[in-house]
Amino acid sequence: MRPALRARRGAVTMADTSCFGFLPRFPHFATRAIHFAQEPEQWNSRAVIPPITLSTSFKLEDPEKKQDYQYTRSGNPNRHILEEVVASLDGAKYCLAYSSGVGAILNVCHLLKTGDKIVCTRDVYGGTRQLFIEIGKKYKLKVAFVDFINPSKAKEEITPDTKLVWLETPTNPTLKVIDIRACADLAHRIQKDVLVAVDNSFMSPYFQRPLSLGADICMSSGTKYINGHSDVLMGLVSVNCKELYEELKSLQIALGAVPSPFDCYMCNRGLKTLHIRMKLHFHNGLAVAKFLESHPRVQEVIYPGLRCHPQYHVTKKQCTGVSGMVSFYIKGNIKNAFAFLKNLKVFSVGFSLGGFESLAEHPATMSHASVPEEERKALGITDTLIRLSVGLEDEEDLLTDLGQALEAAFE
Ligand code: P1T
Repeated sequence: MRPALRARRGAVTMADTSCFGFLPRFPHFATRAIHFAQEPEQWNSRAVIPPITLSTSFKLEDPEKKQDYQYTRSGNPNRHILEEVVASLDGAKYCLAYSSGVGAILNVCHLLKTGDKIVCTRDVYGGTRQLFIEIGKKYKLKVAFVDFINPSKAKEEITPDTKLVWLETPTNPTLKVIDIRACADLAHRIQKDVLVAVDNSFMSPYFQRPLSLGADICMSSGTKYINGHSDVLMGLVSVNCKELYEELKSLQIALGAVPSPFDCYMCNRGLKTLHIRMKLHFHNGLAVAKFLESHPRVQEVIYPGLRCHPQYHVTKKQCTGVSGMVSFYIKGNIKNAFAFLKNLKVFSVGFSLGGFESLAEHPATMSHASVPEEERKALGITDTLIRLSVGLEDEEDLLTDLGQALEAAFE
């Protein structure tokens, strides 16, 4: 069958994705994303779009008094707006912005002291894994990587010295879905003062709100869906506890990994269309997953929005939908995997995810190259695993592109 014909047969309509019994959408999401904390009356010009404040220093009214903005590392109007909007979308009281997702994770790590233990999701973004291992060695933190799919297995690792439980769901790149409520309850039951953090980068607040599921910290690489245009590095941490916020705020200033006012402006701009983008990422992601599922060159598809996904029931219970992240195992070997990638025309081969443009990557040699081979194999990050970040192009063009690259990979 010609790829274009196959693509058309696999197509789904936008309406299909709204009736699968996921968690109901969060109310007022779009209105908040567009208006929250940015009323034009607050600046003299009454500009409807927040002006960019590049000044690093702010004239003090009275040198003996503190004011909202003094020096831009401690506070900047554009950063403030972004933090307010993201807090609102995460269903949080507070948010802090950082110069990258990894910068945000590093700030959270600075809450810990020598001898503390981090219990982290076994399938985690390669950079997070590397960071925990590196700082674990330098600052004598204990680090354990655990399979949270079965929370009772994680139970043994959450010992009295555990101060941070780091969950990532869906996991990168194997898209396993962790039951946030079950894991947060378990961790808090065993160890009252443990902080449960969730990396929400693959979902964005449009589809998942970890704080409402019992987590203490919601971290996002804003570089991904939140900005959504692949032109900003950004990290975000949302919390509800005032003391935790104040501790993190003082670390944010002390460590200095803050985003520029321009990047905050850009990220806030991206947020205005998050709700529209996520609906289409879901629609296109599902169409791609269904197409790949029925393709003879594909061994297995992993997409939390497919009924056959092992944690489909968890996804429906804790998410309002699913993003455009789809992973699959191509039949054959590494040569076929690379031939597939080289033949893509609409998808670009590249790192990162969550932008409007479709990307494809080979986790074993790219995003997760730093994970030791044996561990990669145990996690299912084999030579034939391919990760797609399905963008917002026309569904038919995406399916046709995948179809032709799959055929070409075996010629
Ligand atoms: O790139 P940065 O903004 O620092 O975010 C790091 C990060 C954190 N968490 C998750 C789940 C991520 O996927 C990432 C970055 N990931 C990629 C660049 C990638 O290609 O997977």
